[in-house]
Amino acid sequence: MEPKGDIALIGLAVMGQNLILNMNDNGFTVVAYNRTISKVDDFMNGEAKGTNIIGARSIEEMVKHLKRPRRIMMLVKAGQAVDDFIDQIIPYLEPGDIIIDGGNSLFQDSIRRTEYLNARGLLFVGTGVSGGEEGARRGPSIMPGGHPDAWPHVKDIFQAISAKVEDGSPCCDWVGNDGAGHYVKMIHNGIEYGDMQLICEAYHLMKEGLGMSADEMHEVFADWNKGELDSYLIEITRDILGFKDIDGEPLVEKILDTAGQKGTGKWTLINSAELGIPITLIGEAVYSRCISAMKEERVAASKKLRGPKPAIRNDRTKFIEDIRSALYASKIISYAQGFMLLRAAASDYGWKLKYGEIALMWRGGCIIRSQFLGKIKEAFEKRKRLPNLLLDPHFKREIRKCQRGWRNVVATAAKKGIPAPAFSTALNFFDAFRSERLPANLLQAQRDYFGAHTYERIDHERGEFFHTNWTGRGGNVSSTTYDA
Ligand code: 2AM
Repeated sequence: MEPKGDIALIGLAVMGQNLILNMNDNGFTVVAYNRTISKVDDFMNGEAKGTNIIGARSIEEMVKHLKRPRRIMMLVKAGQAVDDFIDQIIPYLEPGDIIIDGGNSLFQDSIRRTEYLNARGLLFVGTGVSGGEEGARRGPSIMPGGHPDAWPHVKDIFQAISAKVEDGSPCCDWVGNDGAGHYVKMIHNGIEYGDMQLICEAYHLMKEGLGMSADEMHEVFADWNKGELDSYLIEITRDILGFKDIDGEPLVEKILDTAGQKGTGKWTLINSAELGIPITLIGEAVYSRCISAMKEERVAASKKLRGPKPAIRNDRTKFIEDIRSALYASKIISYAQGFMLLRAAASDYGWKLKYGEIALMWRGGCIIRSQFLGKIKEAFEKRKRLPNLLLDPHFKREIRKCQRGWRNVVATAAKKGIPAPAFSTALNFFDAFRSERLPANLLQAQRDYFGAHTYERIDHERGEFFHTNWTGRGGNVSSTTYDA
């Protein structure tokens, strides 16, 4: 009997099941398998009943159902489970077969797995999948990387099941070698942290500063969602603010203010520190969640540490517009920082990343999907070698328009004692980035003073290093050739 299966999917949790149903809708024959076999039976007797989906009760059976080259996708818990499955599957495979990891894996693991499978004649794909349950079912954003020879064999399935933008382009393209797909997914999640924090700061200023009700803020977000900020996260914020608990009160105000995190924001931050790229906004977003989690300490401190009264007496309509400007400008900064990190990673890990394509992959299907990403795609399309998003004429203009309002919000928040770390760090980054001269000359002097770390001079060529004996005590010894 000829095998019928186009692809196998291991891992029948919510994401896995939805992805299988999505593939089935698109005409692919999927073989479903799970470690706990009862879940295969439940799925086959439930959602999969009456479809072309084939249930497999062992890895051997799963492999037998597959056409060659075999394509096996895992959506299991990141970490050891992925390595365990890889080792269990390998004995049943032949050269050229493809193993795909669609879980939330660390990109370093995907680099390692690409090599591991390559050494065995097999092709690995590590792919980010974003969009949650609904996305997996209706069309997620898919960010595949790994062994490039695998791409022609997975392209049709992935692009068929992915989200599409208005002109029909799929939110899925080959990202790059080995860990590139999971890396781009990690940056997506970091940016998602930033976007969420920015929205929370806007909400906080409106609520604490302007004393607005959830219904009033619901209207503001509904309005914002019609302009440049039109995005999934603004849209759900609008809906959340309009949502009433059973007693008719806004549910959001009853939710405990301690944020959780699963770790992808933290990974982005750690990686940025390693590559030396200041993604300060994502940093503030990660740390803001940490501060929020210190609830008991905050409650105790709130009774002891005094600050100004938060009421903002400015013209309300005008200040709301200023908050919109602050949110929009900060968002531009955050994405500029994210793309700076992508560029550094491309150079460090040897990936040929296509920034416009990455923006397009995020344009639909995923959590950060927005109109805005369409503009980023255009910016990188117009100038492939655009050194920084902030230098694109469109974004330069947008920041110029927002600047006055943005500065007013940051200054007012500081005066009124309302924390706005992401708005503030974005503005600080902007001001530092556009500074020809920063005070690091003094810093270099300090380093040379206490540690003979040397410095370069503005009146000499770059690469010439000087050391000064600042105190007249100590030696003239430094690690370099020039003494001044
Ligand atoms: P299970 O149903 O047998 O628990 C999400 O948790 C998915 O990952 C589930 O399909 C789950 O299988 C699978 N999973 C989690 N840990 C696993 C492990 N150590 N080995 C194999 N599958 C695992």
